[in-house]
Amino acid sequence: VRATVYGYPRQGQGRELKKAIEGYWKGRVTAAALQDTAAELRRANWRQLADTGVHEVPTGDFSYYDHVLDTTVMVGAIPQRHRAAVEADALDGYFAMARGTQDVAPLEMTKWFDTNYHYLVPELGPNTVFAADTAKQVAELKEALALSLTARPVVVGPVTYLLLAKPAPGAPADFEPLTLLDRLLPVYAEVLADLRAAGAEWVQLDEPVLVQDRTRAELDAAARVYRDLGALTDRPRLLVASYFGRLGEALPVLAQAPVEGLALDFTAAGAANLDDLAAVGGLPGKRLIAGVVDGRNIWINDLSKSLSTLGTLLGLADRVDVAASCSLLHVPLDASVERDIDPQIRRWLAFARQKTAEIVTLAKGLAQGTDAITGELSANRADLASRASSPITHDPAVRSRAAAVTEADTRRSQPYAERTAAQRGHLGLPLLPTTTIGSFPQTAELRTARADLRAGRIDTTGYEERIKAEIAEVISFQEKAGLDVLVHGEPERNDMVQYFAEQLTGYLATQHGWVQSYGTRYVRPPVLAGDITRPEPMTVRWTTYAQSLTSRPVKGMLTGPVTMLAWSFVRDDQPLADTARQVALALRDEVNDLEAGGTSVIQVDEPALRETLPLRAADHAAYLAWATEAFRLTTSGVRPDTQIHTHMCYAEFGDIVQAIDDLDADVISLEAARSRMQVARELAAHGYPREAGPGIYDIHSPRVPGTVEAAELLRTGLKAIPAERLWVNPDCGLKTRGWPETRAALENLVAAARTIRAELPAS
Ligand code: THG
Ligand code: ZN
Repeated sequence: VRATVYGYPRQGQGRELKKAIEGYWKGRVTAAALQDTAAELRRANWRQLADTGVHEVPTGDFSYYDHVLDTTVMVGAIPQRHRAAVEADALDGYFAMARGTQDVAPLEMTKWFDTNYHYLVPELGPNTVFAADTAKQVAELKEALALSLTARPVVVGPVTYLLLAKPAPGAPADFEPLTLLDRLLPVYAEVLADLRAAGAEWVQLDEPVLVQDRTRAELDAAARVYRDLGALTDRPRLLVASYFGRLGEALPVLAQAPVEGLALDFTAAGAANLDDLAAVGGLPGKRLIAGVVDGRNIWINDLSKSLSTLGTLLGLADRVDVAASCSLLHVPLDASVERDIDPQIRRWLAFARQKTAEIVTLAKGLAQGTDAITGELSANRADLASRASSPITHDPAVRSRAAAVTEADTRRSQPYAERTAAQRGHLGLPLLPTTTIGSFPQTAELRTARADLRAGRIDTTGYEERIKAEIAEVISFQEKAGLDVLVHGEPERNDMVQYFAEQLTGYLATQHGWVQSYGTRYVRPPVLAGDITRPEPMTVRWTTYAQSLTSRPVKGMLTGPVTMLAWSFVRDDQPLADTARQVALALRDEVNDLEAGGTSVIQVDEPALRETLPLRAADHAAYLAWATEAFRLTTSGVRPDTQIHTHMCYAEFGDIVQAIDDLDADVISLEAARSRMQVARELAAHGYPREAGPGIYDIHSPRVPGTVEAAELLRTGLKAIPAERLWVNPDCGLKTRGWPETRAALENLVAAARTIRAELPAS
């Protein structure tokens, strides 16, 4: 029995990798220094794993930006527009693909399955020519072998690589990258041969796409891939890894393939794999890696339960090894450094380092019997019991309130069609009302003020004075610019989830719990640890202060319950729906307090509604039911003439328009500028009956759209959404933009709205 992992956080405890890469971009760190830092981090990770007792360490999982981009380099699928940069300098060309340059656009970025990690989407077309470049994989394997470690290269598998790709620019829109399989497999054969020559005994090929719904043709392609790769003679032993759920129909395909090992997810998400495996007669003659430790959440493992699963698995394969369910990339590095978390509660948490120790303990217990790990087992039992019986996880008041929620509590008192007239009258808005999504530029002065407060250089009063001054400036600008529904600009907020998490009991914040979001960007997801209460209003003071400065309506701004879950580590001891309901009740109190304080427009953002959609279609309805209910519970306590807005970023809404309607929000703002109002057409095609503001200013770009261009987008929008229901706004919040562009863009946006209003027939 071996202990192993599929991947480890790349950044280092002090985010040394982020600093080295960003330093390199700024010309402050040389390529050689960056490579040294990277090699040192890899070595430290391997040492740490080996010292903890991991028998087989991963290689090739490290990345300067993203492992899917690394795979693109490995198979030579460099897009035409990046060839010159890559040929001029491999490292700079790599970053050009990741981030773009003055002249060329980067690869598109999208979410890695249902995690919060983003990968760079390969672009493939009929003209794509693959060519193996095994340098990175071979070099990293040799580094680990030089440390006398047993190492297993980890490579994105060919089926996953092709199914995650999109048609290259110029390729037919319906081009299917999977048709390139014949051309790709010889490249993988070369990769396998080179890794064998470099000393690899095993190679892991990751095929997480096989836990999603797949067509028969795709499953047949997977069967062919592993038949062909299995038939190669010059290759290491092959381990096909799945994670993030149940293999289902793909399990018999892989079980019959001529490969030497499979890795399966046996956490809650993949629990069905256990019965499925028995049903196919196990994996005789094969190695099974059992992912029993949850690789994407931060709770300690139930060691006894895992040992029992592992015991069952022993009879179902030739040999069983122990691992986390997926790469540990998705959790922070080390819980032991979180000095601000109560030590008793810290014992409930396992980050990458602690998970590694759990894997080693389980491997030992499986190999030598539970007597060999009695100390670990009894400590684990005590920690699990402390969590289960803690008053933090069981607040009777919260539980009885959540249990008493009725269907009526999740419904507004009047249907949309009736309350909309009351709102227009109450707010006195023109046709095509203009507004923004909520945040205004987060200036250096604001960040300094927050740092000064943390460091004790200013006190709370001093800090609040600075925030108030900023709000006053933001309000005054919006009045002058002629916006109709104003915002306070959110100068008091860092991150839209963290800000609320810090004010709700039941949530824990970490100091160092960084997780890679994309490239050199990291987030510190808060931990939903206990029952949720809101000790006092969270935003009312700032919003009412802003409202006191103007006679125009100021919009209250909250993060919705689904996003509060999606961008946090969630409880695993109760259904997500229960946690969502608790968060929704806390937010409902905030919504009602905002209304009582004189706020007539309240926006509840749900950017994560679409991205949290489960991987399998069979699970969509149940998810959307609790997700939309939690949103309605948050927002339905207000009067008919109070207007509820919501906002979503990222573009693919087509398949959830019904769910968006089920939110029963009065107004939705959406990202649309890049897709030239495609979103508006999608809403219209589904008969979406409410007010909508498809964005006309792409806030991801420093470019300022002119009045003519903005007006043209509005005319396009009007073809899908009638003037009575069309709002005018940017795509998203402005916190990443500078003031000069923000000023210019919003002035143009207001001018465009006025132009179009003048063109409308008088009503
Ligand atoms: N908040 C949270 N999660 C998110 C987003 C968010 N997940 C999805 C999406 N937005 C991810 N996007 C980003 C964008 C920028 C950064 C991280 C994720 C970022 N991070 C800083 C860095 O790495 O330098 C650190 C930020 C900090 O100091 O907290 O810029 O909006 N929760
Ligand atoms: Zn947005």
